[in-house]
Amino acid sequence: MEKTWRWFGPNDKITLDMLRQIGVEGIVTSLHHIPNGEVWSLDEVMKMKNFIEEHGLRWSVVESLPVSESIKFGGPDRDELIEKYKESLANLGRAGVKTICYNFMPVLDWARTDLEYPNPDGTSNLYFNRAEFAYFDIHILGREGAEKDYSPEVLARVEELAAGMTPEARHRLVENIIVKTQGFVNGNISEDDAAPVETFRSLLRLYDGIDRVTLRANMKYFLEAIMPVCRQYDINMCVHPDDPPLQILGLPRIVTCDEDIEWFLNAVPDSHNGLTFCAGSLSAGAHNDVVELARKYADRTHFVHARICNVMPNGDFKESTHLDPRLIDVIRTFETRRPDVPMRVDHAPLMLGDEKMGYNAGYSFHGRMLALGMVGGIMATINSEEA
Ligand code: DNO
Repeated sequence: MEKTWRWFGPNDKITLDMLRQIGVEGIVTSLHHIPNGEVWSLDEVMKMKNFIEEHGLRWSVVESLPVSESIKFGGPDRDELIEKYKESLANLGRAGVKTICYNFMPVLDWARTDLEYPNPDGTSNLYFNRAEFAYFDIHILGREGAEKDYSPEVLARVEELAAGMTPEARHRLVENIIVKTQGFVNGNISEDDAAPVETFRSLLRLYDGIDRVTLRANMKYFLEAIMPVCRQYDINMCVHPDDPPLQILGLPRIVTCDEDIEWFLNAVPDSHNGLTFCAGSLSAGAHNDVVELARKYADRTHFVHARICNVMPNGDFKESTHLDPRLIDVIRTFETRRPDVPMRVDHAPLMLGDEKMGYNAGYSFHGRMLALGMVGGIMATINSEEA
């Protein structure tokens, strides 16, 4: 696989020169300064591309070209927004940037409750605590009928939490779930939003009455509309699985499991309609067997996210080591069957001073460097066995 790295643009504290020194071959980035829904002009695309190339690297993947909420819920301006999306795609195609990652998750991109969960060795990891998430849903958002979505065990944990909850801990949950994890991925809430919970509630209301069937129809509509441009420029679209791959906050989620993946690939049966195989997101659902899924969908995968989660019996999950045997198996599948596919690591621990650097959540330097070293070692071993 091609060793790539998610880099957040010229303001990223991690520079392209640093990345060359650690064996990165390709860059994964977005035009983060262009607001969601606006066209990426050829000029802006070329500026980024040239900047990356001047540093001896290449722009391998766009992550993400964000799909506006209105396209997802089917708002009155969706056709106009799809036309803009097509223009951006055409400009990327003209510039030769041809792998595009996006997601079709309503409102919330990825979800974690704890961004610095301490490990015994002094590092820390991202963590998803199901009861804390339910607490946020029931007691902070105050979503109507939210209790119905949780098991009695989770509700009992929520009550325990509620008894000891401090204003600081409530604030931290809001920050972790809807602010710090969202802004930097061009999500809906930015760090300077004065009333993030209010904003979030009004976003949730956009999906009143939208179920999985409608969301699927809207995804199909979007994909069918953009496929002609993808074919013209040979652009590979790759949807990121829902993270976590579960129904949350009363929102429909449609990229969560084998059946979902099969559905969207068959709904628009064109090789340009593909998958980002995020082993980490898929493994955060106990219903998914990532090793099997990798084997099944390797041919329709255009981008790989190498990381993996451990789900605990109570439904909490935590990122695991990049040397996890399941991840080794997934890497073996892609390295042997899809040697040219771009791959990046993420959600590695904070370590050796990373915690003081203010990196975007999940995107540490030392932690990711170590993870890339591990994954690179696994790839080299597989290749030497094959030879
Ligand atoms: C989080 C990421 C996601 C991903 C988007 C792709 O760390 O994996 O934010 O980039 O969902 O559209």
